[in-house]
Amino acid sequence: MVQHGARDTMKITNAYVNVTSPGRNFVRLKIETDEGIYGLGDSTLNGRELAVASYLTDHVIPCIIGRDPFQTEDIWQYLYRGAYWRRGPVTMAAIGAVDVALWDIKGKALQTPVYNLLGGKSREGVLVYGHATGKDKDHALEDVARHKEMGYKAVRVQSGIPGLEATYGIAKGAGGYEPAERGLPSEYEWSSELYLRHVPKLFARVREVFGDELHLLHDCHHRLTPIEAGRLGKELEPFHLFWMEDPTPAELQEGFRIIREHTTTPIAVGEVFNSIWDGHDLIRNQWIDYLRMAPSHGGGLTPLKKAADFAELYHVRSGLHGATDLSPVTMAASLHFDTAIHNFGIQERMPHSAETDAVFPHHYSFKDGKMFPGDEPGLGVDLDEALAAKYPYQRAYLPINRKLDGTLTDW
Ligand code: EZ4
Ligand code: CO
Repeated sequence: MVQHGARDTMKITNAYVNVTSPGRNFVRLKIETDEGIYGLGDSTLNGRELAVASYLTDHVIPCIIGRDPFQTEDIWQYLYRGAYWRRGPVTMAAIGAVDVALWDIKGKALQTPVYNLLGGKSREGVLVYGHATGKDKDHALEDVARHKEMGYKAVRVQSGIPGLEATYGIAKGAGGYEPAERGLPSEYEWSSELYLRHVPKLFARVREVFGDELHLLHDCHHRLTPIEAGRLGKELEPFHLFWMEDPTPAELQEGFRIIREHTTTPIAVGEVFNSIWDGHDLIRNQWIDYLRMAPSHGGGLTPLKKAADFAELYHVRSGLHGATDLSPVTMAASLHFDTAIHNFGIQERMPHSAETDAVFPHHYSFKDGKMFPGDEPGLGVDLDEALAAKYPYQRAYLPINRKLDGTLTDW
């Protein structure tokens, strides 16, 4: 193999996209080089998968053939600035896949795990939170107990709301919930009034049963107005949440000032962000505590490292999105990132199905409430293409949520 350092320039020779659906859809990019080393990226955009696949195949891949895969900064800028049309979830998921694949190649070429390229180990293992859900309070409590038994030190708790048929984020059967559902979008109903009445009672019970030690988190899925979120945060203060997530849609960043003025419950935002500019005001005004943008949706590891360094100046820590629509490639990239950055907070973990894990063999692991990226060169994740081909794409969407009067919720 060529010695890297004073090395000959490696070249990207080929790249292609696989869309596979082992239980749910994933879009994976593979970039190959003239040295036989390849890298993987994830550009899964839940419910809009084929748009990103086309963006990559039709518009991005032809532009990167022949380039030096070590030039992560220049290639990122080339794809971001060069497109003229900046940002947006489709563009940034595509650029993110290229960037992550290039870091994977760089790690393999230098024979070192990606965390060493991002600053080296700042910690052994990263704290993760799991999802406890239940159709009502009692079932949610049972699921919290189950998560404690599995070793989790931090648990997100969601439950069905009395008076509402079905709620997003709650498992329908046994096991976890899956954000996307096959076929056309299903519809759920929503009432902020009923929700706000219920959630403080849920957390009062959780603290009563499980004590003060366990970290508790909650996701509002962008459904509240800022003043409603302020009320909820205030009522949750006695239960010392690790965070309250996505209390309100974040297009209006100054809306978060109202929440901040009313509560000390920490706030996490950013799973739908695709650029630092989506959260620039939130960070510099110290209106949030945790940034959730993950490498796949946020345009890759290159911009995410810059976002983390910017956030660090304002005491904002990371809390990367890690739902099942983020493929094992993104989970691996996130774990290398979490291991290396100084201002790591917590990492979301929604385990993938056994089917998905078989399609994406990986070296990361979970033990005693923490995850470990493994020490393989690069990301330490692969795609079994023959197995992936057995699961063709199937149309699937995130559900739609309507208020009781029929109008759509903000999200
Ligand atoms: O709704 O991943 O915190 N996790 C979440 C997820 C998201 C989905 C969107 O694709 O809010 O369930
Ligand atoms: Co969320």
